Amino acid sequence: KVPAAAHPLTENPTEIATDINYHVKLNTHFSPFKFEPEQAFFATAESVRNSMGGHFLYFVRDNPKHTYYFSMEFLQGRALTNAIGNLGIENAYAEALNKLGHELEEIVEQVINSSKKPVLVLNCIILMTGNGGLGRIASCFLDSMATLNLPAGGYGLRYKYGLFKQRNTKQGQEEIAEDWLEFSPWEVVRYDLVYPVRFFIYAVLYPGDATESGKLLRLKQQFFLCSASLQDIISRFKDQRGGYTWSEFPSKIAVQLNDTHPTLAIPELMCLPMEDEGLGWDEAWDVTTRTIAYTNHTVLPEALEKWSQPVMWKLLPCHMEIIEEIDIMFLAMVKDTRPDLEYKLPSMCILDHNPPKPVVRMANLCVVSAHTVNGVAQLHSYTLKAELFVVTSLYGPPSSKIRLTALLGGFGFAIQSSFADDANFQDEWASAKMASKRRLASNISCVTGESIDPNSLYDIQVKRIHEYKRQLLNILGAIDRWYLFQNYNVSVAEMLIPGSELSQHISTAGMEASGTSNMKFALNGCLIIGTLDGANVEIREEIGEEIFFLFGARADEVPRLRKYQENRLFEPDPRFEEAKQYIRSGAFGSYDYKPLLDSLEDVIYRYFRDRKRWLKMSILSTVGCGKFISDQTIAQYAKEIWNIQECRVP
Ligand code: 26Y
Repeated sequence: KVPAAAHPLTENPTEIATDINYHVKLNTHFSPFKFEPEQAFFATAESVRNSMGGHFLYFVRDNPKHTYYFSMEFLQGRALTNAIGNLGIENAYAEALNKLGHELEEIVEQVINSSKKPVLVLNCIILMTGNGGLGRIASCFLDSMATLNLPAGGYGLRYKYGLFKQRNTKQGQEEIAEDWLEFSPWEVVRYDLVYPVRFFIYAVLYPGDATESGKLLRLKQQFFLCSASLQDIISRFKDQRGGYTWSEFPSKIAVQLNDTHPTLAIPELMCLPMEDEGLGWDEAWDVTTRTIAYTNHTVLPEALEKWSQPVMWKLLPCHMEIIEEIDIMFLAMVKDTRPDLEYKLPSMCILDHNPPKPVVRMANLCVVSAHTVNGVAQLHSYTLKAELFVVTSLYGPPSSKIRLTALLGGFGFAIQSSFADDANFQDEWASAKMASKRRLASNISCVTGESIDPNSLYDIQVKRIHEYKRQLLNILGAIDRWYLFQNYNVSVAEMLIPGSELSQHISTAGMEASGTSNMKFALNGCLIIGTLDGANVEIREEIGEEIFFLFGARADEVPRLRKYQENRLFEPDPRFEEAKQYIRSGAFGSYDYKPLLDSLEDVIYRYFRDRKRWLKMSILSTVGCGKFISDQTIAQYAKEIWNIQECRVP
């Protein structure tokens, strides 16, 4: 029986205000006589948290199948805003706080938001330090699981230090340790749960892997996450019912691996029941493969994780024996069932024995062992399918294992496209965008002292630094447009994205798995200039070709162009040379704009000056983005990969 909550969830602002007040007066963390925003934040968070407690008990009572999302990183937003948003009680709490003399918007700012990564600005280009989409997707997914009432959760590490904080000074970049952990009402320590993991080191997110000790530390972190999480899952599984059989484990538990970082969950899920409970190999393999699914986030060979075999043998000998056995089993299966594909084995097998650096290919281990593999955009999933064909063909029809779960959906959006031409609606749209641009401009002026005309075109690129994302190309373009653009400097995504009107997603076609900021920009009515890469393809499909500024070559043209370039047959646009010349000379003065006249940018400026046309495109961009809501993605994962159902809480 689930007991009634001590502080039931209420939507009555007066009751909420009383409850917040109770936490202000009776908490043990700060003086009851203080009620500054900091205390208001804490008391509000405790009030929300207390009324949420009982939710977990319903999951225990009904014993539904659970999903656990394993990720080495979560890029969280504000916990309080998320929680009340997901509970649908934002307005009630805002009103309650008003009664107590506080603004919800103001108190949530109390927390240092670890998702607010500082950025470096070069002309109109923002080079983002800190992490990309993978960690943010993990957090979006947790939010969507909550929104959809799914019995699901995440496992990650509680790093003491996040990625460094960046400060830009006249001397250059400064890196400061990010001790992001604060005294937080959202952390609950479970002193009663302790699991033995053979080593313990997990202070830093992504310790440098240039040195052997750095590599070893990262491997230890990965194993730590997998081992502790699986032990917790198994112990919960056993607690649920008096008796249990291992064969029913996959019908109660789904584990999703966010990229290869938690791959060690595969040998660990084999190892734990075999070592502790004498389960046989075949049963353990059956349990493992039916439990684990894998999401791939890149096809770039240099980004695919490979661990040194000697390091693995030293650190995890039992797991290496298991991996070796899986590899042998896989080789035998291919030879038995598909002798025609044997020639592909050297690239498909798990253990690459080639001297001088024998390695374990983690992605191959995942593809061989997981029941489902998915990519993060349509084009990316097609590429996976083509490249991993051999492996998947072992599991029934060749296409059965790789899913196109790519952020698919088809959400009906509240805004109808018929509004796009409506003059009043356009005015409202324009003033919302203008308000965001002013907010951004005022932030820029605070941080840099530069003032920006809010009527200018805000063209923004925010991405991790990588060659394939072609920030350099954008910089060259920016130098080319030197006189047309103001030079500015800025901060956060929440301000940048709504405040932008044009955004650059120009990665070389075939390289970006999905990209996620492209969706955020498009959803905020920002037009995109982009290549046919990653999710750009689907965004263009959804919002319409006419409102997408297409740039560069298609994925299938790239190899030919590369060959061209190798043979020195490729003639770059003369503006490249000119821009490079500018950089060399340091003189940006006398420039002839004639070559620009036919350029894409010119088309963009022409559109931008036609206010009605631009607004219509901006509205249609938002309308078309319903497909990219992560709630839709998670609904699809729940149905097609995890086989879990909604579990409503009264
Ligand atoms: C250090 C190493 C193990 C590592 C750590 C983090 C390797 C990769 C990453 C993060 C990768 C990442 O963020 N990938 C991006 O994931 C997005 C969400 O699926 C994609 O949209 C994007 O194309 C991809 O680059």
